[in-house]
Amino acid sequence: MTYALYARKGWGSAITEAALTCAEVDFELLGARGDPSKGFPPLKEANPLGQWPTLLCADGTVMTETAAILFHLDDVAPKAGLVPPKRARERRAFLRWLQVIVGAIYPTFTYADYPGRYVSAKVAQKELVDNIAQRRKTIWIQIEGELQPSPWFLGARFSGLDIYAAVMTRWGPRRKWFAAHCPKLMSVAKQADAIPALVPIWKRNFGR
Ligand SMILES: N[C@@H](CCC(=O)N[C@@H](CS)C(=O)NCC(=O)O)C(=O)O
Repeated sequence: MTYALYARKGWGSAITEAALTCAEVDFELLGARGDPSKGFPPLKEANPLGQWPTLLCADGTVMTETAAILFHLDDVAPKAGLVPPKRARERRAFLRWLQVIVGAIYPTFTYADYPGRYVSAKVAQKELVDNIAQRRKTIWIQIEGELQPSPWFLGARFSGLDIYAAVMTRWGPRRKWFAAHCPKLMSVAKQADAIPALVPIWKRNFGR
């Protein structure tokens, strides 16, 4: 086994599971307890933040962060097309939107999923969660305004952004909202839903 991925159904590890699959590398899935019999520690020993995804590489290196893992897999398997090559026209758009997704959208989940980590009063927690949900929609709508999918996020070129779209449109505010407010993003997500190698990943994580 080359990689071992701590995975939780439907969570951020689904992004990495799909990227590992596109890269056609061997990997196995681990629960939060790891697999001590094979030398895989519990998740919190590998990543004290206890976050998914956390990836163990064959040489013992621990990787976290979906974007960092995406670039690593592109180093290992450039033919998978997860990252547009340096001279590709789409590279700048890729870098920009990847950074918006992991730097602005992803933290809205990291914070709103556990508001009690940041504010103690229930009323403050509700306000935080509500405002974050609104902010998330605003960012998605900005992305929607600049997308010209044909059929992928970057146009004619598939990339890891299509994987983020497939997974994150299944998270809040969920696909019904995306279909109504971000139809271009939804069409990208549907395109990625239909990638044959990824169909079992979506099924395992989201039931369809
Ligand atoms: N910046 C990280 C964010 C990972 C993240 O927030 N994962 C969530 C699941 S979708 C998580 O594990 N949350 C549990 C926690 O923060 O305790 C990435 O891009 O991989």
